[in-house]
Amino acid sequence: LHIWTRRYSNGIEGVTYNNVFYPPDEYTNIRSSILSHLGRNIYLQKDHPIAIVRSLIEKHFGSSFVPITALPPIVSPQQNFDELEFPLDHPGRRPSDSYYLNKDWMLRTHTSAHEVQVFRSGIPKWLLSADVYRRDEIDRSHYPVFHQMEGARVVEPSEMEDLRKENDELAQSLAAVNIQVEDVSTIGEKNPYQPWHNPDHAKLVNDNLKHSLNGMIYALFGGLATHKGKGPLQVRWIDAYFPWTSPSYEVEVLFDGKWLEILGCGVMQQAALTRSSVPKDNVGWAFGLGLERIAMVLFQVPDIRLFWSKDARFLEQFSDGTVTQFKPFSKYPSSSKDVSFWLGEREVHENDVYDIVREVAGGLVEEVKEVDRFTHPKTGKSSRAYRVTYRSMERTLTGEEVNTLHNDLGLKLIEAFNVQLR
Ligand code: FA5
Ligand code: MG
Repeated sequence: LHIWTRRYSNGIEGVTYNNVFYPPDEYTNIRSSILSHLGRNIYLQKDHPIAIVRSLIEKHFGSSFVPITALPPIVSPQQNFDELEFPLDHPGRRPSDSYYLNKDWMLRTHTSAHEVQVFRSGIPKWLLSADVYRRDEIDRSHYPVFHQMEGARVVEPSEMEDLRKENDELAQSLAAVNIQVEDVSTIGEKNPYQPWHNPDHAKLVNDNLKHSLNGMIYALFGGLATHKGKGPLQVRWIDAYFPWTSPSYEVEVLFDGKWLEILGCGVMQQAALTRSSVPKDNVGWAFGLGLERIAMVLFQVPDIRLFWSKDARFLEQFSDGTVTQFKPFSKYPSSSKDVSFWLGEREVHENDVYDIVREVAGGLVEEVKEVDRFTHPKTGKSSRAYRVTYRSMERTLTGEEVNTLHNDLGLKLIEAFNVQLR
């Protein structure tokens, strides 16, 4: 595995990954702080909490769902967006939201990027886990690299009677456990069934999606000590919109008094299935869930950065097949520092600022908050201020170290955006 970057005279870096060179262009926005995560594969690492959640879900669905892993993260925008019916002006396509190697290649932003390809290979039931990449804010529950599991199933007309029986059985086993499912979706109105589907078949597949996911959620969360003696596990289905599913839903779990979004899902749009050469009388469902979200709750991990830790005090606490509560090994002190600057000629997107902070501080940054945005009434010049919180998960940072990081951040901001520090 070889990753390196080459700097061009215009300052844009080209990337070589697995011996393929990606020539830079105006889309290129990937930095070495992100590239260094490619190939880490923590979701496959023995005894790692992310891998434990993955295998718990795989085990729950059983061997009829084929597990798929280790697909490389570099995909085309066609795979990530077009094959899934994303409109051309969808915000997710913008380089401010996604990482591009160049205009033809990007890091997948979701595991749905592989749906068409996997259905095309003819596998009717599958679970695909992978690392995904998004440009986003910086805090204890957001990291630019996280993991998703995609699950999907396609059903032929001849299998529909069996599906009806399967649904009855799933409904019966859910009735026997302590779960309360509230469905506040408005299916049929704003969130319609597809007119070209056999209505009976679409409903069977829709019901199968619901029962299957409720069962999985109960398998994961039903045994949590926090829910024992506290009444049923509460699950809520709400309307959602995804370009490649209809109806579409988001599913939330009530945890510690708050609704936590676990996944997005829906009945596959037939256009996307047809693109996979699936016969047009087949009906399918798909879901995509966040493995970190679930792992943070199940293992009580307070900061998403811990999943990337190589510290034995973190890693040695977990073992395959079991869910145990993380025992914090002391929280080291944090140090917050502000940086404020006047913008030069051009606007600066906050995600570009966050990437520079990641580049400078890597895993030592806990949070970045915009604390001020101001335009001078006379000069018309704009200023921005950010509060950066530095904290190591593994040791106490010295004042000198933090100063060096913060000074370096100022210099990098000047270099990248031609701003003037205040
Ligand atoms: C998607 O990514 C869709 N691909 C899901 C999907 C698949 C819909 C198949 C329909 C059919 P969304 O962006 O909402 O949707 O992310 C899905 C899940 O990933 C979320 O529910 C959450 O659990 C997790 N997730 C999303 N963003 C983050 C983040 N920044 N950090 C950690 N987990 C995240
Ligand atoms: Mg969502």
